Amino acid sequence: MRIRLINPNTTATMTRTMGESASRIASPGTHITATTPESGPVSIEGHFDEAISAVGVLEEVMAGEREQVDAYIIACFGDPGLLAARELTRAPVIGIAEAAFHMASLISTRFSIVTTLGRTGIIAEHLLENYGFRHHCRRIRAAEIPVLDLEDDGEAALSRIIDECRRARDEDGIGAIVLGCGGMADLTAEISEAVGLPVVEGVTAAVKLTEALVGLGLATSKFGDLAFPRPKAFTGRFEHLSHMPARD
Ligand code: 2AL
Repeated sequence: MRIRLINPNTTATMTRTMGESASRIASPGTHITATTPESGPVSIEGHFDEAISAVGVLEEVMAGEREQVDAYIIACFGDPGLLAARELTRAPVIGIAEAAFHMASLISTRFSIVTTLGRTGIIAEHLLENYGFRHHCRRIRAAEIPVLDLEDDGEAALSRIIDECRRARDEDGIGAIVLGCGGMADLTAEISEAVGLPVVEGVTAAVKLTEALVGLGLATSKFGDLAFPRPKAFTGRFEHLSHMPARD
C-alpha cells in the first residue's frame, strides 16, 4: 500500500520528521512518501496561510493521481483542502485533525486539544463543529509557540507543550489529549510519558485510519458532492486546470 503524506506547509525538515513518524507506525507493506508543495507558506498559522496552502495540497494530490497512490494524508491540523482533495481521487484522503478526533473519541469521552498559537484555535473549533466532535472536546489550549519553533527551538517548545498538557490534565476533566499540529508528530511519546494521559497525534492516527480504509477496500465515494470536479474553463494562472478530463 502506498500512502502519500502531504505536508501543506513548505518546511522540508517538518515534512521529513512527519514522514519518519508515519513510517515508524506503518504496517509492514505500507510505504509512505512525504511530500511538500512547491509553493506556499513555510508554516500555517491562520486562515490566510491555510487558504494559500490548499492549492499546494490539491496540486500534490493531482501529482499523486498520476502515480496512482493508494491513499493520501493531509498533514496539517487545519485539514486544508480536505473536501476538495477528495473530489480529485477515489483513494481515501484523511486529514490529521479529523483522524485525531476520531481516534481520541474512541478511547475517551472528552478530550482537550493542545495546539501551537491561540489564533489557530478557531480553526480547530470550526473543524470540531463541522465534523460533529464539538461535544467531545472540552477545551482548545495553545502553548503559544509559533509552528517553526517546533523545529528551531525544540526543547523549549516541548517543555511549553508539556506544561499546557499538564494543565489540561489537571483542569479540564478529560481522558485524552489531542496534539494540534503536525509538527508535534515526533513528540507524542515524550509528552504522553510526561503527562500520563493518552496522547493522540494526527499523523500517526491518520496512517492507521488510511490503512484500515484501504484494507477494507473502502474508497472515497463518487456519489454526490465528492464526485470528480465538473470539467470547465479556468482562467489566468489556473488555465492549466481547464477541461480536466471527465472521470467516472
Ligand atoms: C499547523 C500544522 O499542523 N502545520 C502547520 O504549519 N500549522 N497547525 C497548527 N495549528 O499549528
